[in-house]
Amino acid sequence: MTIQLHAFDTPNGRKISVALEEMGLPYAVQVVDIGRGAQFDPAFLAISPNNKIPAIVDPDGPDGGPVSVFESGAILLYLAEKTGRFLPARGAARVAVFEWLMFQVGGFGPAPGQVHHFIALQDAQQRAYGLERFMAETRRLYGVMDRRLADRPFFAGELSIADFAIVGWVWRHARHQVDLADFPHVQRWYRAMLDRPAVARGFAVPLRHG
Ligand SMILES: N[C@@H](CCC(=O)N[C@@H](CS)C(=O)NCC(=O)O)C(=O)O
Repeated sequence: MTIQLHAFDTPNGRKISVALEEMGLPYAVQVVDIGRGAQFDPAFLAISPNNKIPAIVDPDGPDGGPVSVFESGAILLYLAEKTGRFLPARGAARVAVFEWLMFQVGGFGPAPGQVHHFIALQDAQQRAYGLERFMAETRRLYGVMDRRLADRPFFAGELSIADFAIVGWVWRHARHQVDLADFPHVQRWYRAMLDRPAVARGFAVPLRHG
């Protein structure tokens, strides 16, 4: 049955549309317009109590009935376990997926997200402080990713949900003013990701109204 994806056109939303496309799962988008406060609708809060996209509702949950999942990392793990794909069942390769997935949700998301916030401020002083702090951290994280990808094609060796998590944010590198030419291994990986038809579909699916 069809999974409902509650999302908007942002990095965290795109992670899940990319993953659903790669997994070949049927899904329907419910746009949650966070610019208009739709994340505070009681019906949405019932499935996403932290008032953030993304969330999913799977009518075929693991206990036989419907299940809802919020937090993008939890959603990616849920979908990987449901399909048995993009998360090795055991061993060091599984540990590596956990590491790079948590790296994204804990760091490479919050830091560039702050750049997106401060870059839009009118007050020059506030903007300068925020950008100095979070751009430096964002660039540091790109450096970590570049070193990781220097000798492997994907973050955990094989393509995994960690790549889907990270690609959602690299997709917005221009907005946080990072030139991928400065991080050649990330650039090569990003191009390889975008060359995948399912990833391209995940970025193309409409996640906003009209
Ligand atoms: N830790 C969350 C972060 C999700 C998140 O920050 N979502 C943003 C859009 S990218 C949102 O819905 N913001 C609306 C709000 O905070 O009111 C996740 O990984 O799912």
